[in-house]
Formats: sequence, C-alpha cells, structure tokens
Amino acid sequence: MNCFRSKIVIIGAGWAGFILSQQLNDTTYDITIIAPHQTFAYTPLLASAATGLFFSRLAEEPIRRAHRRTTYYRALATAADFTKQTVTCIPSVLQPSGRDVPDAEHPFTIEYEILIIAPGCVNQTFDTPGAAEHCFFLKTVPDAEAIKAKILSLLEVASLPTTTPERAKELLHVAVVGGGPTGVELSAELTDLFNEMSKTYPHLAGIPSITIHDVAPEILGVFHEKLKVHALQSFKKHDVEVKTNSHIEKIEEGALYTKEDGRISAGMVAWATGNKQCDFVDSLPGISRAARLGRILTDQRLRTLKEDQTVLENVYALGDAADIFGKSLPTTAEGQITVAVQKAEYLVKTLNRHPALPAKPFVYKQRRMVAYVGGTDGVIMGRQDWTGEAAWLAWRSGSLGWTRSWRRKGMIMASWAWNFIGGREIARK
Ligand SMILES: Cc1cc2nc3c(=O)[nH]c(=O)nc-3n(C[C@H](O)[C@H](O)[C@H](O)COP(=O)(O)OP(=O)(O)OC[C@H]3O[C@@H](n4cnc5c(N)ncnc54)[C@H](O)[C@@H]3O)c2cc1C
Ligand SMILES: *[C@@H]1O[C@H](CO)[C@@H](O)[C@H](O)[C@H]1NC(C)=O
Ligand SMILES: CC(=O)N[C@H]1CO[C@H](CO)[C@@H](O)[C@@H]1O
Repeated sequence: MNCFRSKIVIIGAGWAGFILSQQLNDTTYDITIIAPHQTFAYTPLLASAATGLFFSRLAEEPIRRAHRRTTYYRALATAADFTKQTVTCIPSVLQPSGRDVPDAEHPFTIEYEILIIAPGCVNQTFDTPGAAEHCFFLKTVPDAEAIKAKILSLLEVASLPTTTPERAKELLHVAVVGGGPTGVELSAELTDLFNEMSKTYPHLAGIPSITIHDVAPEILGVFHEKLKVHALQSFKKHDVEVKTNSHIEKIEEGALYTKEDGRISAGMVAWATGNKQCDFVDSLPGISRAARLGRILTDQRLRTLKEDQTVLENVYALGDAADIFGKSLPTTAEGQITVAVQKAEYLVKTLNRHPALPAKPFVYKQRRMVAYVGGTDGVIMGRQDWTGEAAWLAWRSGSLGWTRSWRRKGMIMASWAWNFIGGREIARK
C-alpha cells in the first residue's frame, strides 16, 4: 500500500502553507514546500519582536522538521503551467546580513499532481518615492530585527555628546505610516519600549515621540466606534500623535514629506500599510480573479476557478492570496489569520481523506478580533466589546494561542516574566 505517493507542491509557508506542510499526511503524499525564508513567522508577534519584548527567534518556526518526510526548497515560485502541471522557481539565497536575495539566474522547474497556492501578499508602497529604500517594513522576522537594530542605533546616536537635544528629538521621532492594526500595534509596542527605555536612557526621557499617519479620516477602520474612541484616548495618554487625512508624498533618509505638513524629520519611518498580490499570483494564466486586490477566486472547496468559473482540477488556493467566489469572509488584518488557518485545516482534512472524495464546502466560524494599544490596555472586538485590562489579557493569551507549539509558549511566557523582572532584551544587548 502507498508505494505511490501523489506529489503535492505547496507554495508559501505562512499561516496557510505552514499548517498544510506540517499536517498533510506524508505517508500518502510526497510533499514539497517552496518558500523564500526557512521559517514560518507568527505575524501577530512581529511587533513585539521588533521592540525586543522577547527574542525574535520565538516569533518563528522552522519549516524543515525532524520526523517529517517533506522536501523544502528555499526559493520563490515565479510561474506555473497548469497544462504541464509544473511550477518554475528561482532560489532565494540567504545573505550574511540575514536577508534573502532572489537569484533569477538559476531557475528550476518542478512537477506537481496537486498544487497548493498560499504565498500571501506583499507590501505595497503605492510607488511613493523613497518608501521602498528608506522605510522599515514588518512582514518577516528579519524585518523585525532590522527595526530593533535601528531603534537601538538611534538611541545610541541620540546619546552622543555631539547630538543636540533638538537633533535627538528628530532622531527619536518614529513615524508609522498606516493606522490599521499592524501600525497601531507597532506604535503601541514602541510606546511601551520608549517608556521602559527611560530607565536605561534617563537622559533621553521625554524625547522620543511616535506619530501615526493615515490617509483615511480615522484609524482602525474596521473596529466599532466605541473601541476606536478608546484606542485614540489611550494613544493621547501615551503621547502617540495620530495624523489622519495625511498624504505621504515622499520619504527621504531621516524625513518624510506630507501634502499637509511638508517635511517632517523622523529617525525611522515604518511602513505598515498596503497589500498587493505577489508577482507569482499576478502571473498566473487563465484564472478567475476577485475585483478586490486581484486575489485568486476559488470555489467553496478552495479549488481555483478558471476564467469561465469552472474548476481547475488539483489546484487549490488559500490565505491572503485567495477569496471564495460569492462569499465574503473577514478581509481586515484582524480576521485574516483565522480565515487562513481555518481554510488550511479544512484542506488538510479534505486531502488527508482523499481529494477525489466528495467534500463538504468550507464553512467559516466567526472568532474575535484583537488590537493592542499599549501599556496594560487594549481593545477587542468580537461577541462583546471589551476595553482595558481584560482586553490586554485576552490579547496576551490570544497571542499565545497563535503559537501552536507548547515549547514556544513556555519560552514566550518565560520571556514576558523575564521582561517584567529584568527590562527588555533590547536594553541589555
Ligand atoms: C505584522 C503583522 C501582524 C498581523 N497581525 C494579524 C493579527 O493579529 N490577526 C490577523 O488575523 N492577521 C494579522 N496579520 C495578517 C496575517 O498575517 C495574514 O493574513 C496571514 O499571514 C495570511 O496567511 P498566508 O498564509 O496567506 O500568507 P503569509 O502568512 O503572508 O505567508 C506567505 C508565505 O508565502 C511565501 N511566499 C511569498 N511569495 C512567494 C513565492 N512567490 N513563492 C514561494 N513562497 C512565497 C512567504 O515567504 C511566506 O512564507 C498580520 C500581518 C502582519 C504583517
Ligand atoms: C496517513 O495515511 C496512512 C495510509 O493511508 C495511514 O495509515 C496513517 O494513519 C495516516 N497518518 C495520519 C497521521 O493520519
Ligand atoms: C517596496 C517593498 O516591496 N518593500 C518591502 C516589502 O517587504 C519586503 C519584505 O519584508 C521588504 O524587504 C521590502 O523592502
């Protein structure tokens, strides 16, 4: 039995792809995973990782595993041929800096019998001049480490005898572009960090500042009114300035320019807005796409649809790269993981049974939405609205829920306890 294993190729090792890579039956399937980075990142933990709340290694999980018969290629998928059933990839080469650089000179092609497309989204800078070069992003663990290193460097430069207090203020001004959950969480974590830093850098007390810029008339667009008001009040208390209706015109080293205020000095500009499909998804031929963001459309069993809405056999799509035709699921950052995870678990169940057997359609179960707004304070949206301490606790335990491995849960808890006693990791580096 099972001398013949069907070849499954999974593109992407995010919330969706990682779960599939770990849970598909490796006795029945010959599983190949394609992802440009060797770990899966717990995205909700990245903001805390960036501000040194715990060792950033805890925010990721290796794709290669002992006791699993899977093949992993550190590469980017660049094209798929649905007729020949092949995927073309280019290697993603790890640099000493910790970054991955794609190597277009050495493409390779692999065959599949079942293809699972889950490459997520890539950040979008709307062609804002200078953004790609000068902004800090928060999508991967190396991104989080880069933010951490930059903050530490700014604190040290601001402490030099040659730095005037005015210059220190400019250096320690962090501008966050994007008032969605990611931007809000990063700002909240930064406030906490700066508050704590005032102990190790007492000479810089009161100097750091954070501004959130959003083009929209309000931040946290998806949350209930009451919760938004609470988040804003909390930011006021923590000296986070929120600039809504703010249009970013360009970014330079050390400054951003807005239509409303002109040049604003900032030691760091974090870009936390805008998603678009990766080039691979854009390149897929003959498939049906959602009006919103050009996501791949699937049927209710997550099978990719062709332009004429018929099923493309053996090609599944899920996560941020896909939508179900005729169904509206949460699309705000806060519900997306739940959707990605539930779809991945559904597909695991379907494929582990047998892909040819009739499957029940995917059904989404509503879960709560959480955003963190600094200190022991937070907002939660779900069955009932919570604010304050209870929400914070739920957020913390919620973020433990994200990390499925108990070893990691233990380590994260230990590092929170450690922070409580010993101050944040970043300070002791
Ligand atoms: C900082 C941050 C915080 C967030 N917080 C929350 C939250 O609290 N709650 C929530 O619901 N959502 C949150 N989100 C959104 C959530 O992370 C995404 O909805 C979710 O990750 C989508 O899962 P996915 O598997 O589709 O894609 P991802 O998790 O983005 O994974 C995509 C994977 O595909 C790989 N990949 C990309 N292109 C290619 C290619 N061409 N070939 C091969 N591999 C490729 C990537 O390297 C990655 O491994 C957050 C996102 C960020 C960035
Ligand atoms: C995988 O499939 C094999 C053969 O069908 C089966 O014996 C085994 O129990 C399955 N493993 C898991 C973890 O479901
Ligand atoms: C413009 C752009 O693509 N910027 C960033 C998007 O995210 C990646 C991965 O984190 C960054 O390396 C890019 O610079």
